[in-house]
Amino acid sequence: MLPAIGRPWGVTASLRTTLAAIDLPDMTDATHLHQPWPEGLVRHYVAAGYWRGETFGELLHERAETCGGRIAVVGGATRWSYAELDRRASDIAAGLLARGLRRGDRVIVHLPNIPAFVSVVFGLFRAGLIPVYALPAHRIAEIGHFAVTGHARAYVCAGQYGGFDYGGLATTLQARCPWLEHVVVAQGDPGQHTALTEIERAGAGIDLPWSAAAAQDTAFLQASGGTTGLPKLIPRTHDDYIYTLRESARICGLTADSVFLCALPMAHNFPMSSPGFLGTLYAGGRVVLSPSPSPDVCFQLIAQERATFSSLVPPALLLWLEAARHGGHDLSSLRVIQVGGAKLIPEVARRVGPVLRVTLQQVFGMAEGLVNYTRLDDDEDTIIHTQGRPISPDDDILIVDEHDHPVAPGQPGHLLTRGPYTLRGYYNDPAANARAFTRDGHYRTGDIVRQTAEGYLVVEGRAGDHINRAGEKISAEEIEDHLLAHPRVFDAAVVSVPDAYLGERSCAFVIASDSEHPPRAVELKRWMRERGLAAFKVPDQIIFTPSFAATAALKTNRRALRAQLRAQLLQDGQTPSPGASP
Ligand code: AMP
Ligand code: DBH
Repeated sequence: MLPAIGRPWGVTASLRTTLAAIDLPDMTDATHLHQPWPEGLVRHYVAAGYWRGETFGELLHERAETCGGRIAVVGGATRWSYAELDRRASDIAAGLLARGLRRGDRVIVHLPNIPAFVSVVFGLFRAGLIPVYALPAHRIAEIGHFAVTGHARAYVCAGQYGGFDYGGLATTLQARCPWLEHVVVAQGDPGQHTALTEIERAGAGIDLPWSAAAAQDTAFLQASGGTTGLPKLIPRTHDDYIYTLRESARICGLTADSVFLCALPMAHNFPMSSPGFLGTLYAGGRVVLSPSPSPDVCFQLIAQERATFSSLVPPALLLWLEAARHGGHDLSSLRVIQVGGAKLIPEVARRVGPVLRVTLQQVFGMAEGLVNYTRLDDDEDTIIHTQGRPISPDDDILIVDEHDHPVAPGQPGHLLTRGPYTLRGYYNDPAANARAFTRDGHYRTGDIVRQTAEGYLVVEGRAGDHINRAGEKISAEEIEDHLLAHPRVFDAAVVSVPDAYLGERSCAFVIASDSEHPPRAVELKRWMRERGLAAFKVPDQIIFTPSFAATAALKTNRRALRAQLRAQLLQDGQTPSPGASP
């Protein structure tokens, strides 16, 4: 955590202080960054055939042996066969090891939807290096946090992309995190950093085992959407993640003929593994990368590549439905559209089949583990009104009240879960772990759900203070911390507000230090962007208020304060009060 981040250029000192303060992991066992499952359960998961001792490095090689000539990845003008992807992954693995990286080292992967994402992560898996996945929208605030908390030794990015200079971010990052020795630029001008092609050349022809990692090693660290503070790091093992790929591919009916249009940012857990691009490669199918979920781009790719399925968040689905009504695109290859990340309302769900001529599949999942799917042959009512049922018979689902007592069947409550692919602890974050897990190892998802008699889950909302903005999760606390760091802000509370397009948007209530001369909303927004915060986290709306009712008492209970402010906002019909910014 970076409690007081300070000014953009003051971050160096605070990162260093934080580094000194955090409990750096023991590097002698850097291949096990996860909290292990109890031994009895490990035996059970192996005996039940969930964990089969497979690793990503071996998996890709095995596919290259059996279907090497088939196309694995398409992106822009690039088309790689399984054999070519396998060769590139080996070269990258050997090239990175030759540079001095060692098994267990963390490498931040900050790449958009380009083929190099796939070759780089398989290269890392093969070398036993541990990717830390960052979203393209992340900026120095988040990447700095990953570099500190994950103690990353390398950063892989795409030079200039989408109008942002990731190479420049890398330079800043290295100045602040001296332990981050290596920067690799996968696409475009590498500037002062190392080009990926150079790493590939250095590794070409060097023989390595297909996997330096073991199946029960930590394979990667995924970023949580987060309910409190900055994103937490989610360790996943080869065994547990490959189990979800195998089962997801089966549940979603994938075969070697499946063509996945990857439209969401591929670092997200949903398009990565539910079944996503990794599940598609597991099945020997083809992954087509789209630079954006926009229908303009996606519809053309679907027609060109004969895509059979894709995964979307609800706002992107709305755009697809609208665009499809105008016709003129050949979407006849599409069989399934999956929707997840945020609640899909039944009125929209109902339109998917008739408009896109596909089967809708609802997916309710989390990077922490548990994933639920409606099944392709479920009746229409189930597909429209539920968010699916778990992947595994051993996904333990508990729905409880405020005191952790089970609610009556069918009643809403807090969803707790544990199972063969749900984490047992975040990496290097004892405070979060104390909050997020029960003594019995159940993960507190923060979701309010109810379960139907058939075992399907219906998401009713969130217990925690977070904003689910078009599937991007924003922690109210993280944004408040940034606002509170502004010299002219006395106090701040961030709440979610329903939004017809985004599902939810964020609204910050701010008490200015000098109520006569509050800062302007645009000024605060610009200031937050300059602090290097991902743009989706900058509040959509800022409302200045002279006080929070009963602040003194409520200061210790920000959750109650947020609830009160949110209620007030909704009651006022969401009309911005004086001083509000749109
Ligand atoms: P993350 O922490 O970014 O992995 O986000 C996981 C969270 O996204 C879940 O705990 C839910 O709050 C939300 N979520 C994911 N899928 C759905 C869905 N189909 N319906 C409602 N909420 C969802
Ligand atoms: O929102 C998510 O994180 C999510 C949604 C659907 C997810 O992680 C998943 C499926 O695997």
